[in-house]
Amino acid sequence: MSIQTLPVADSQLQKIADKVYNGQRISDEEGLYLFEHGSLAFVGALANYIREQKHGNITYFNRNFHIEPTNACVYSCHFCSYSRLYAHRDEAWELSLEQMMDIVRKYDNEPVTEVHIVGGVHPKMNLEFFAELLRKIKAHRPDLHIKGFTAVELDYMFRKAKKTVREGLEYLKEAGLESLPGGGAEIFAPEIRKQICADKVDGQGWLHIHQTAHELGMQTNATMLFGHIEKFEHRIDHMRQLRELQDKTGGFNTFIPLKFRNKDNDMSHVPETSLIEDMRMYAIARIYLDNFPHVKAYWPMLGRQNAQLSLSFGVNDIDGTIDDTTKIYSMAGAEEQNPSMTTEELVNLIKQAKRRPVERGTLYNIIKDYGEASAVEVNIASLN
Ligand code: V47
Ligand code: SF4
Repeated sequence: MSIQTLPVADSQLQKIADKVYNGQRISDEEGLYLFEHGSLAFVGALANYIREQKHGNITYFNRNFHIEPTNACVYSCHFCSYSRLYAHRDEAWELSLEQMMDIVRKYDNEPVTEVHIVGGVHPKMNLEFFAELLRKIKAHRPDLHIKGFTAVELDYMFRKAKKTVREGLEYLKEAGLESLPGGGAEIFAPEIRKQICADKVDGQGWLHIHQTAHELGMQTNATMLFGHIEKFEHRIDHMRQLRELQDKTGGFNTFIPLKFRNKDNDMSHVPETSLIEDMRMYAIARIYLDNFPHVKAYWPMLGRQNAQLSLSFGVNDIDGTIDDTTKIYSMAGAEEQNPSMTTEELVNLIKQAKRRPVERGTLYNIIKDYGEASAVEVNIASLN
C-alpha cells in the first residue's frame, strides 16, 4: 500500500491528506485543523511528501557570513535579547564602515558567496551610510551577493531619508543590494504585534516593502516568530498573508519559522515550545505554503541536531556556514553560542539525515552537488 492510500481515522485529516496527495492547496480552516489535531507523524508524512515532490533529497546550504552593524536599536521589541541602546548600553557596539570592511576582507580568500547584513536600528546609521557600505563591498568583491536589511531597518531608513519605499529600494539596489532577508515579520496580527513589538513597522508595512522589492526584481525571504503568546490562528493568518502576496508576485524564496527563545529578554517568563511543536510548525508551514519553493531551518537558533531532524519534516534548506558572525540567537539563549560550521560539517550533517547536500548561491543557483548519502561517507560519531 502506498503512503497515499493509508486510511486515516479522522475524516477531516483524511480529506487534507487527499488534497495534499492530489497537489491541491489546503484552506485556512484545514491549516488550523492540522495545528489542532495533526500528530507529528501525520503532518510530518505529508510535509515530507511535498518536500520530496519539490526537491527529492536535495538539501541546500550556502557559504555565508553575517555583518551586524550595531546592536543598538531605537525599538523595544519585548522578545529581543539583542538590543543594547538603553538597558545595557555598556554592551552596545557600533561598527564603522572600515570595521565592516575589515570583516569583508577577512573572507578575501574564502569561497563564501553571500554576506547577510542585519542589525539593530541605529538613529545615526542612515540610508546614505548603508548605501556607502554596499558600494564599498561591491567595489571590493563584486561576486559577493549582498542580502541585507530587514523591512524594519528599511522602513526606518526610508522614512528618515524622506523617500518612498520604492525610491529607497531603488537607491539601495543601485548601490549593490541584491535581496532582502526575512526578518522583522514576527507575527502580523495587530493584536499580537502590539503586545510584542508595538513600535516598529506593522504587518502591512512589512508586506508592502517585500512586495515593492519583488516588483523591482529582488527576491526576498519571510520569517515568522512563533511559540510565544500567539495562537495557532495567528500563525495561519500570518502565513495566509504571505501566501497571498506570493500568489501575486512570486518573489519569495524561503519561509523561515523562527522559534522564540526566552533568555534575557522581557518575555523570559514565556516558556519555549517543545521540539515536537517546533517540528509540527515546520511541517505545517511546508503543507500550507504550497507556493513557497523552500522552507529553511536556521540552525544557529535551533541547534544542529534539531536542524538535522527538521530535514524529515518538510525542511529543505539549513542556511549557511555563518562562521560565528551572528549574535542575535546566542544572546537569546540558543544552543549554538558560537555558530560556525565548516562546509564538511554541513555536508555530513545533511548526509546523516540521508539527504543530498547541495551548496547553493543565495538565489538557489547550484554551486556544488555532493550527491546522495552513502553509508561509507556518513560518520555517525562526528556530530555532537
Ligand atoms: O526579526 C529576535 C528574530 C529575526 C529573538 O532571511 C528572535 O535568510 C527568536 O530574520 N527568539 C532576525 N527569534 C533574523 C532573521 C533571519 C535569520 C536568518 C536568516 C534569515 C534569512 C533571516 O530574529 C528578527 C526576530 O524575528 N529574533 N529575537 C528571540 N528572542
Ligand atoms: Fe530592534 Fe530588531 Fe531587537 Fe526589535 S528585534 S528591538 S527591531 S534589534
